[in-house]
Amino acid sequence: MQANLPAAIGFMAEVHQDDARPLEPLFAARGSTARWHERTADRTLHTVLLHSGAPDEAYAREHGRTLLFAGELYNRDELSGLLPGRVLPSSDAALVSALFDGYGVHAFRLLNGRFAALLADRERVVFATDHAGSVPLYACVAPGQVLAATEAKALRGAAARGLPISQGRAVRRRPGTCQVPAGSVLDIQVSTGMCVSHRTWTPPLARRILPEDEAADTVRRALERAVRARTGPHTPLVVLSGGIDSSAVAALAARRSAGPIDTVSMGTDEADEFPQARVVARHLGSAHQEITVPTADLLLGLPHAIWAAECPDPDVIEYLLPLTALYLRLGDTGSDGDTGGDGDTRGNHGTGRRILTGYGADIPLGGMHRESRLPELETAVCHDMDTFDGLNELTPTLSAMAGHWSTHPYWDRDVLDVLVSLEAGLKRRHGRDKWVLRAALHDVLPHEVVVRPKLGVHEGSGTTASFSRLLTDAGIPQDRVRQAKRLVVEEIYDQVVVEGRHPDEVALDAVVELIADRSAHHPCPVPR
Ligand code: AMP
Ligand code: PCX
Ligand code: MG
Repeated sequence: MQANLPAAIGFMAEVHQDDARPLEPLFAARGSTARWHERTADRTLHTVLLHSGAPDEAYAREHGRTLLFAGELYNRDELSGLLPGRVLPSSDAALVSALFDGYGVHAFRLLNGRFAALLADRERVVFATDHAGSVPLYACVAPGQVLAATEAKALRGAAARGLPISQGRAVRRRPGTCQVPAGSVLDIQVSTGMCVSHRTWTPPLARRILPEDEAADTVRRALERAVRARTGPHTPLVVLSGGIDSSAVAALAARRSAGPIDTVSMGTDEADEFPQARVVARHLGSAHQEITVPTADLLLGLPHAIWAAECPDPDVIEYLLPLTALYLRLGDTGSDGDTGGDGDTRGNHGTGRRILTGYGADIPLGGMHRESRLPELETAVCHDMDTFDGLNELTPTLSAMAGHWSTHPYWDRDVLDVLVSLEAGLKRRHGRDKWVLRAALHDVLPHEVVVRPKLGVHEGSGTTASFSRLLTDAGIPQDRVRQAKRLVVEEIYDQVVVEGRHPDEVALDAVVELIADRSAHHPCPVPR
């Protein structure tokens, strides 16, 4: 296994009570592929695993039960303390399987991680997502057959057979497929397709009142632990904008690293935050790289971003597009590559990096809203915490498409619990957004970084502006651009996710022309 990547980054599994032919799934994530079939008296299990060199570590087979686990855990030590003899099992899959012995489906309430899991146990199949649903998991369920995969497009061939399950999240134009909600366990009886669901996490609703120092200290300790759990012994690569969120992650990673960490910033020919990121890189002594993506190439990456994120929301795609472009252009940036490989040609052994981001800090802290009034700030936090599920902003597939593994310390379960639950006056204070985070990191970053106002990646890279220009250049009036972006993203989504087309085969100019044409023939904006 490549030591800095999880054992598996994705899977597809089919459980059948008859002799159905297994699907040939398509994934955007890149990894080595392992396939196997298991037949028991009750059912057949077909599995396709996307792994990083040691497939045996991505599943556990015990007592006639098979557990598939894509991703990783961040509270292994705590969890192993719950096991008899307190021995740490050899893999996260084995650890979860051992916990399942003791706690059943409630084992998933104990996990702080970034994962999707499937457990096949005789007449029963269990699906589980982490608290944030950060590794998406899709399912098709019908009496006698249950399928699941970490990408919706992998289930394309089975969608027609699926029936809606009440607790599943609907997937655009895929009535037979559902997405397993964030922080959920779905427990399915294979013969009937009946489903019992359990929530394993929900965003905190109450707010904590703390003195300034204590609040900053609590945030600092939680974030330090989350960064530590995500780096282990490896030199991390931090995608750095020079804003407070990613600079904080880089600073905490640098403090615990024996040598210099790696940092990388992306910009376009239109805009960048290179000077801001350089200040941080110099301060931390990181091995820093700048990658400039021509705007035209950035926009040509739209189909790839949508293919990987499987999200039809145009705002989210604007955030994810520059990051996707960056991940796809990362060369062998570092020092921490591991060699390995099992002969499979699709793997990326040796160059896959463990990437830390500052993504998501603005959601629990209300950073996007530039809102100084506390009721409105709190309303924005509540709204964002109620609506993140299904957007796939945190999906590892964006970087896995390029053979890397990304992870987001602000959406660590414990960090998120702390950040969401702080009272709004600690988030906006002394005239600053994300005050508590800035206070928590003031001693490890230059003052100018600590007080730098937020600039979103879509703004700092010029992505929003260049996407708008692509549409106005095609004749779409300014007041129709927002709606046209939605239609462009939905059209591409339909091609690459619903129809299963490869993103290289999507003609962006033809899509833009189609939407411009449609827009010209609609007297008023098309309703959402
Ligand atoms: P944002 O919150 O908009 O700054 O973006 C989310 C995360 O994406 C940041 O915390 C960084 O980890 C990463 N990011 C944003 N902008 C850049 C950039 N220009 N280059 C590299 N990474 C970036
Ligand atoms: N971000 C934000 C998250 C974007 C908002 N998402 C949501 N409300 N579900 C962050 O990093 O926290 C930017 C670019 O800013 C992405
Ligand atoms: Mg930023």
